[in-house]
Amino acid sequence: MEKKFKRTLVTTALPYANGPVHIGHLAGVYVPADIYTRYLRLKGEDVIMIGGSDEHGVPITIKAKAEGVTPQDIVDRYHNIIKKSFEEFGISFDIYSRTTSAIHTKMASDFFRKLYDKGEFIEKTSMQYYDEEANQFLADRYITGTCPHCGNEHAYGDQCEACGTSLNATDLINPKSAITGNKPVLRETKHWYLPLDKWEPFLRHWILDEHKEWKPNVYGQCKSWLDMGLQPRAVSRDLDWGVPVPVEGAEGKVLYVWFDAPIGYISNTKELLPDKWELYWKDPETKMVHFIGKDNIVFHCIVFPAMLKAEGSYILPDNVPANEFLNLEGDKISTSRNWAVWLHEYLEDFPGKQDVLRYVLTANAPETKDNDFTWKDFQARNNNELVAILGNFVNRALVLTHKYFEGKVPEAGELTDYDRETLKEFADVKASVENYLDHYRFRDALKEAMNLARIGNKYLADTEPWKLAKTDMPRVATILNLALQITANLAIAFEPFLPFSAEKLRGMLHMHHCDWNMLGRTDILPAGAELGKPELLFEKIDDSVIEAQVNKLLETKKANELKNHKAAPVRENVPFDDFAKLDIRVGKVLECQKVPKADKLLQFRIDDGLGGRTIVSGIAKHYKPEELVGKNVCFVANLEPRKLKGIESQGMILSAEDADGRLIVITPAADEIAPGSEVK
Ligand code: B3M
Ligand code: ZN
Repeated sequence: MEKKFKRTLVTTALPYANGPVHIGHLAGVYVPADIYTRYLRLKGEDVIMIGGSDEHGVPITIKAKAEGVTPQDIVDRYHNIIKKSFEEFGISFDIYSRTTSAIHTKMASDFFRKLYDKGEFIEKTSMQYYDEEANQFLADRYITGTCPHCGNEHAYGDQCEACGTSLNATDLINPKSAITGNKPVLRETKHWYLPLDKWEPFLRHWILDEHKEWKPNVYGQCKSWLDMGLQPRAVSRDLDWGVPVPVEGAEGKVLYVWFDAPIGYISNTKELLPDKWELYWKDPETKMVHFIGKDNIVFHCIVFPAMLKAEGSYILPDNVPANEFLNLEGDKISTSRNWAVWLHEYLEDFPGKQDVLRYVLTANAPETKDNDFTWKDFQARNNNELVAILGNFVNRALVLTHKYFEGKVPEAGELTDYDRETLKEFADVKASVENYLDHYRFRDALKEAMNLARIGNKYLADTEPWKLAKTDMPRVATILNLALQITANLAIAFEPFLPFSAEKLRGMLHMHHCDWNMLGRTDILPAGAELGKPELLFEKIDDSVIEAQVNKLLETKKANELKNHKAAPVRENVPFDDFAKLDIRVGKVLECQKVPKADKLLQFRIDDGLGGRTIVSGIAKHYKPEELVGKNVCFVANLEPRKLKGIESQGMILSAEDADGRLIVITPAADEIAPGSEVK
């Protein structure tokens, strides 16, 4: 017997605010969570859906450093982009907030403090790398060095991306600080650990015995973690970005991002419902469901439950329907390789077609295994399913009604055996869609909903009302009444999956009320009711449109290959005389500043030994202005002057570009060299 709950709390993984969101995010977490929530809302249940940006963690500080801005700048930028994308795709959060909010900082801090006061942490000191020039401990990602396994010289302190081995920072040969390039030293540091081993017996029983119904991929991953044995896990870090550890003597330490992020679910609920949030978090009659991707399973099934259990007053999740990964055209989606379909770009290329993507990502959701998104499949599902089945049926029912009954719902007469058979088929749809949705099987649920449209299409094709119109209008009335009732059912059944199209359809049917419990009924549209003008719900997508998307990806692939094989091909030879035309000189940077409203440009004042000159150079992403003042640089002195952002640039500063597109200014090897010296 499944447990009955009074209310549901749906949480969705908090995406890191260090980049925009792509189709993998939608398919893995947000579309299924949104379908589930909309379905429960439509049933009139008490449900809230919580989301927000995860704004702490090392990757955000690294990105900030690389761009020469603050971590807050980074998260402000991406939080807004992400939030907008979700809104545009109809992801119907009750709240989408962020972990830099004041409510969250306090909630996370209090949570830590309560566990600390209860003696739920153990304190341990360990040796960690420290950068003496930057005066800070180095997170694993801030240390690079040579991988002891494969010799890759650019391995990180937590992983070598060349051979995939996960590493400890102390394993690296020739470790280097990513901040100053110096060799870091080992220093003692104290941290707080959550003793997961203490909770292991509880977790074993709770998951392995009591939650056998969890998806096999989730259950299996939990089992293998538990079988390996759990270790205490550090919940603090030496970092200056995050929620400060609320303990005396913990200056310079913050909560580990994976400690504070899941508490974000609680904070965001409190922000939404300041007086009622505890009902959703502490009443055993609340069903909590975490929607996440598979890389987050351990945190949501083991670490966070251990935290909640240690705190003592919270409920635990009833289910964690984690998805596997969505690949793109056969390759793993990757932000750093720009191998993704970004949501904001999709909307530029396919305005108004949010539902098409929602449909394809659900029909092809990575529920039980990794799946592949291809543009060909996207086109096929749009053209052969949305247009040919759903859109076509709805359109026919409406157009025929306008043609024969002036757009009013005709009255049904006596039903034939065939009508009854059709009704029987479609009566089962409600129960089976529900059953699938209740068990987080969204692909199957969508297939069933689509079946409803298939039934409708077949009914019209078999009964051929357009042929009967000359001889038997009462029969045509019955057929179209039934077809329209199926259409109204579609407007309800598709609301969780394709909310924009369902709304448009309800508009055409003048359906003001939409309630899941009406599903399966054949009297939704009263006879005589006036219908709106039929509009197309979906349109065909041409080959050329798909080719353009495929080409865009091919371009990315080419660019990545070039990067991997590093150096750009050598250009055609030039005669010596051509080379000699260039006048390259040494100059000393006197002043350097950002060019307003140009995020790539720096403006230099150079001592060129000839009275000084101004040069504008596109290296603002790679250097802070103050880093360059006093440096000797090489510049082309006889380049025709050109205006950049209204500033006349009198020459060009030379830099080298590495495989990652990083620009490094060329400086003479000796410091003592007179400005104006010729480079030959
Ligand atoms: N930000 C990881 C991720 O985006 C992390 C999820 C937090 S959920 C509390 O995959
Ligand atoms: Zn390696």
